[in-house]
Amino acid sequence: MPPPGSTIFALSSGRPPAAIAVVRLSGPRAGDALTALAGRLPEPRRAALARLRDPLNGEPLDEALALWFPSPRSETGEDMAELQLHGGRAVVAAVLAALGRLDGLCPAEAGEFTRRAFENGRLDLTAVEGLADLIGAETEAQRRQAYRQMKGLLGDRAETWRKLVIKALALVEAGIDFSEEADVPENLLQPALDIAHILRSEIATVLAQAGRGERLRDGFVVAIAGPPNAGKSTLLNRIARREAAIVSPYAGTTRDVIEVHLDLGGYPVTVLDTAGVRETDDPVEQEGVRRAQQRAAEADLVLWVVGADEPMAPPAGLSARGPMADAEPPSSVLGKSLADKGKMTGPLAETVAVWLVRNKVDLHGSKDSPNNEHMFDYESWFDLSARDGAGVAALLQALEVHVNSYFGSESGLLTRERHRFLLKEAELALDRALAESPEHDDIIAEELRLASRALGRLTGKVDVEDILDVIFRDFCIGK
Ligand SMILES: Nc1nc2c(ncn2[C@@H]2O[C@H](COP(=O)(O)OP(=O)(O)OP(=O)(O)O)[C@@H](O)[C@H]2O)c(=O)[nH]1
Ligand SMILES: [Mg+2]
Repeated sequence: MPPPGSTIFALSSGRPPAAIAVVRLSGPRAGDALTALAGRLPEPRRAALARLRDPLNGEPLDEALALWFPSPRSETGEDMAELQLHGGRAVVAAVLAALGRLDGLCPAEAGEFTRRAFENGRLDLTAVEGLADLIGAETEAQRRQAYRQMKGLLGDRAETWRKLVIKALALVEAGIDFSEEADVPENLLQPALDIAHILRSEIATVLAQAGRGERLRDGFVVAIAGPPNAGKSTLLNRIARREAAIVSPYAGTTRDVIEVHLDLGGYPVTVLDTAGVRETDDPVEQEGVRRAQQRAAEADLVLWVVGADEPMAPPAGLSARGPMADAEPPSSVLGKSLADKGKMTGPLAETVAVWLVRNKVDLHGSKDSPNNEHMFDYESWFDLSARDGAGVAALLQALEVHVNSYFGSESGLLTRERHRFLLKEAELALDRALAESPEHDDIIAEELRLASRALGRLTGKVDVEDILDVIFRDFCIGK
């Protein structure tokens, strides 16, 4: 990492060649560097045409647009300059080389512009994360969520909460100080506890919706699972519209989990193809089955694919969902991990859903009426031909509706585990403060201090040094 106070530069636009390339500089020597190349400093925040020359020999490098953003009104808060060059490889290389030869300039590391913006108080940590997500956003819903976060949807809330905790803390501390004196003012503890109480319930509400925001960032996960040779990989390829997975007439073809990323109605969806589940002596296939079970158990939705002529045995353990709860689930299927998931309680359990897909209707027809007893074990069922494509559109449409209602119109405030963890910490500290007996006002004060610390770490106001590297590493160079 270049020393603080140095002047950094980097190509901030995509890989050349391109029509235009943007090179940015930030730091105390940005103005000198711009003058050295362009001959003069443009008016602040106005684009100016500039002939760039190599300061070494006066050789023209390019004709560019130059911009000058003096501190503090710049993205990083430092002096910044920006050059919009012709985006050829040699042009970019020559300009970067010329900058590198100037005194006190060094190439930026990944995320360093944003890191300086954070360190100079231009962005809080949640906004930085929102910015990273905005750059990474692949679907419309992800873009909206990232934009809101960058604009402080979570950061502003957390900061308001933190100020309130500090206010409550001040009241408690004042109470402790005054209690030594003769004329103790009226009870200071109660208003502090009132604040803590309101805060605790607000934080709990936000925590209750936690999973959605994280899922929107990472994608809704659909696992294709089922017995070998049912056509799972054929279905994945059909959904992906490319040959993502190997298809063969031999049972036990797929071993690793294969992932395909989709944009369904603006929402990110990850579809997994998994190994066919069966008893086997082959250690490699056993490992494939283990992975299949694990990933299906962690998924938001399982598509249980069977050949249309095969028994429609549901995955063990999930039968408890349907009216056939007393029926003994056949043992052939997905096994323990999915069964365990069926028994889980809490927010994850609500997201368990299994749809039956009866494949190969081109061979067998869909003559079986769905009143087969096992149909009750599934939330939904589809007859289709993965090979010919018949019925696949209906499945995808149902999937889109499902994903849409899963995310709802308003997504959660929390997009990362880090957020959830710190809010939980704050909530627990407030819980303990509220449960403490009023005589222990020193303990109450300490719990409030812990809550304010957790909220401060969320926005990056207090001791976050250890996580900064992790967050900024996500960025590309030049951002
Ligand atoms: N007639 C017909 N054949 C299909 C259909 N879907 C898949 N198949 C065939 O069934 C065989 C198995 O297909 P795969 O997609 O490899 O099956 P899989 O479930 O991924 O199998 P494993 O990876 O071994 O678990 C291949 O020969 C496919 O061509 C279909 O809709 N109709
Ligand atoms: Mg397969």
